[in-house]
Amino acid sequence: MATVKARPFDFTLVPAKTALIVIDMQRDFIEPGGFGATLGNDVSLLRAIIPATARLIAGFRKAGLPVIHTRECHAPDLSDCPPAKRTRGKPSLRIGDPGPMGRILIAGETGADIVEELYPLPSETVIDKPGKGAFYATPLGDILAGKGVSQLVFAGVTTEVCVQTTMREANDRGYECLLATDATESYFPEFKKAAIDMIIAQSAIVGWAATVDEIVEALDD
Ligand code: TIU
Repeated sequence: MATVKARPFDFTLVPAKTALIVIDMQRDFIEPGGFGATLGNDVSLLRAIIPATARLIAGFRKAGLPVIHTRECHAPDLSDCPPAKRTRGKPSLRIGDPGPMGRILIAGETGADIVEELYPLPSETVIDKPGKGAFYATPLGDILAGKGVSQLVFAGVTTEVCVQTTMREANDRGYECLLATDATESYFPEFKKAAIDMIIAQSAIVGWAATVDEIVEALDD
């Protein structure tokens, strides 16, 4: 067991029961011309967390603990994309439309893949998910059960959309959830702060929060 100096109080990390979930560090959210940019967002904010996220991934790899990556994307025929999701908002390009990195948020396209700096090792699990939450319509729950995992550390984008949704799904399924605060980002800094505040409120109603250094130090103990 290791103690992570976390908010709202220390997180007791049991390495044998812990996995890292890296949410949607895809070009479509992080690079110009992708889904995030078509929604009108400044994607440069999100690139800034790549080095801290890489340090967190390296810490888990060094400790021999599972690293699981997710990608928000859809089948080429859009059979897993509800029309309500595709038609929402006023993006300049919709899911499935051709863009500079291939079709927006479509599995197998360059834009839907994970940025080079954080690319999964061949041995690591990659979950393609049609929703914002990583448990909905994916094998994630069964994979974690198979590994005996009951504690999850979270990184990725965006804090208040896919990361928070997945943490809430995990919390309801009984996992203890810890968010790496400098390895997650939002297009809206005030939403990131509010999401973290909501997660740790009421004595960790959804989970805990700590920095990458605090988490990696505990893994090294
Ligand atoms: N991965 C994820 O958060 N998907 C989003 O659509 N996020 C936005 O903030 N739009």
